Amino acid sequence: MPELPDNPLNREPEIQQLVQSFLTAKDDGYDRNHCLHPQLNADTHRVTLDGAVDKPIEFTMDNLRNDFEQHSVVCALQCAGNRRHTMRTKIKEVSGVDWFDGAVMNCKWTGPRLSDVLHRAGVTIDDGHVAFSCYATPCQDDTWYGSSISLDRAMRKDMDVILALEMNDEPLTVGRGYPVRVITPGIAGARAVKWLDRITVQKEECKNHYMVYDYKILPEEVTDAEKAKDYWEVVPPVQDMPVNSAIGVPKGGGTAKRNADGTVTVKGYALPGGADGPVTKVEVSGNDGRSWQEAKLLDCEGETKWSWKLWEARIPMEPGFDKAIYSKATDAAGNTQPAKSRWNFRGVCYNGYGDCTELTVT
Ligand SMILES: Nc1nc2c(c(=O)[nH]1)N[C@H]1C(S)=C(S)[C@@H](COP(=O)(O)O)O[C@H]1N2
Ligand SMILES: [Mo]
Repeated sequence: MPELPDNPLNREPEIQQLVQSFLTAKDDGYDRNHCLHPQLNADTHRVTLDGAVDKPIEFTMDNLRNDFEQHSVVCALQCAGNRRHTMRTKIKEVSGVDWFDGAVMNCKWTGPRLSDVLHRAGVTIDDGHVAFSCYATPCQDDTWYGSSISLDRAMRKDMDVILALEMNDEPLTVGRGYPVRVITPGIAGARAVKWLDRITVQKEECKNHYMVYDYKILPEEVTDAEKAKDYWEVVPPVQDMPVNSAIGVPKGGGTAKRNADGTVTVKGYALPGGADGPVTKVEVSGNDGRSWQEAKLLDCEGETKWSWKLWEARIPMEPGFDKAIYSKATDAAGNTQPAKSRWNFRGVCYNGYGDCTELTVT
């Protein structure tokens, strides 16, 4: 086992702040790292494409920028552990970083399509996986970082998987994966490998620690790390993220002053399930789910089926203490949030109603 990197950077923004803008600025998004940031030189960095291909190819960053059409996609990027705090406090304790609702960002990413890059090398299998690796620096639980997605997803142009060289029209920052990272719209952030140095077309899923022994929805009977040992190698890795929403304003535990008409203004974000976007409806309740009111989905320039929806509602509420507001999103395929989602030991993919609780209304 490699030496444990001290304190990889893990942080999330205040959600009140996060829901103020459709595109998340480069320093405003969450950071999730299992390693320290490697400082790579774009002039010498290479991405090797190998495995089940006619001819392995080594790409320079110039190749990726100049030899392929550059494609942009606006999409949400979300840690599978986003909203873990709600699962652990509203259902039962779990194991993992205590993310609130801010481990998600919505950005514009630009670079070549993965499908174009794969076509260049000539894929020789019909069925399998595309693995992404970063060998630049050791992780806390493995000597490298890696993930994979299905070959089918990788080859489909409409799935918009890209090798991002830019975020929001600027080169990636070191923290976001400079000089190149994978962006897999609709899929858990854990698969969006930063500081990418190898792409391999292969029959099997990636065997990296973070693909096999982490980021999985273990069955409910797995209540500790010891029991998990029997399940890691059989439960599938998280890929598509579930439909979700969160409330950014008002702040849970805080005070909301009513508007002149006796309503409280509520704002948040909503995320579609996997490739089932866009979000088509968000409903909000100020009376524990007895009745729901449709929120206004804000029109935002550059929206796609992969991006989040920002929404706003004004719901009637009586003054008082310990009030709750809930939100419920539905996407184009009709996926909708449950009141609570199933507990799992690692606390991933929580998508119960978005909530703002312990609220004082004046
Ligand atoms: N090389 C590498 N890539 C990585 C990670 C990592 O630790 N190392 N973390 C992953 C996880 S779990 C997530 S949620 C996203 C976070 O991306 P961000 O730090 O840009 O928010 O990157 C993914 N890519
Ligand atoms: Mo993550």
